[in-house]
Amino acid sequence: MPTNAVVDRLARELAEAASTAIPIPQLTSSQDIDVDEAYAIQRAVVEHRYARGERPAGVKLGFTSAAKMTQMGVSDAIIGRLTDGMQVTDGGVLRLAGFVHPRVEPELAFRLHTPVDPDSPAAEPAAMVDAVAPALEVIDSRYRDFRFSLPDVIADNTSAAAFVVGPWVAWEQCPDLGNLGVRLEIDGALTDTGSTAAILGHPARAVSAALRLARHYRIALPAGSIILAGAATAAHPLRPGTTVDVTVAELGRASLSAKGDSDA
Ligand code: OOG
Ligand code: MG
Repeated sequence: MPTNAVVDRLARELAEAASTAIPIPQLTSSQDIDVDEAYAIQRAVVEHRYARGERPAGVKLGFTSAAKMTQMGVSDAIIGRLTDGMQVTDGGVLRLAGFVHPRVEPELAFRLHTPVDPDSPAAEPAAMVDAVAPALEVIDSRYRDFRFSLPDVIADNTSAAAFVVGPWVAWEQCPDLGNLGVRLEIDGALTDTGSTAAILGHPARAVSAALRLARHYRIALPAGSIILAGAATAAHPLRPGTTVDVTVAELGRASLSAKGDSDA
């Protein structure tokens, strides 16, 4: 069981790797860390962002699809924290300074219109969401070779690095989200396709899962919080100088352009 001092040191190492772009060895290569301890490290990692003035923006789920679980060799859904500093405007530029080996994946975003208090009893998830949008998530493991165990990736804030949310569609106007086609294009070339059904069988389940995990790990979700539901396909390398688009059938599209350190 790592002491508080060890939790702080491991969190600092992860936070540093996220700004120097120098990956670190897996924490579990030298420590015994269980899932609860990993969430304590995650909380401390995100405190580094808050200390720089970033604000909580919501949460993200990981490993909600068979494709991702297989790609990463894990078997459990996980939750991470999003901040406003990670959000890129739709169609905007993401600077890759500080990123180690970023990957991009198509997702759905939900927006909560009711705050979720970790102490209050669970409400009906559908009643808590007021809008849905196509989204892209950029993940970037702070571990060498993008390899980790489950506690490692939880401690690393589930590889959260950046995200884009496309135009919100009001919940009442939403199509059934159960099986919508998802297209990921990089520089206009179709790179991957999938279905929203890949997200826990139906992405609405991601809302329940996020609320359950947020309660369990005591993550407060104020009204307006974003929930990224998890990837609909595997993640793809995000190279500087490229533009990525996601299209979710009947819902819309979202995009970002990645720039390297030296790109204008
Ligand atoms: C962890 C993050 C996974 C998703 O949508 O499944 C994730 C990782 O693969 O590095 O964001
Ligand atoms: Mg993701």
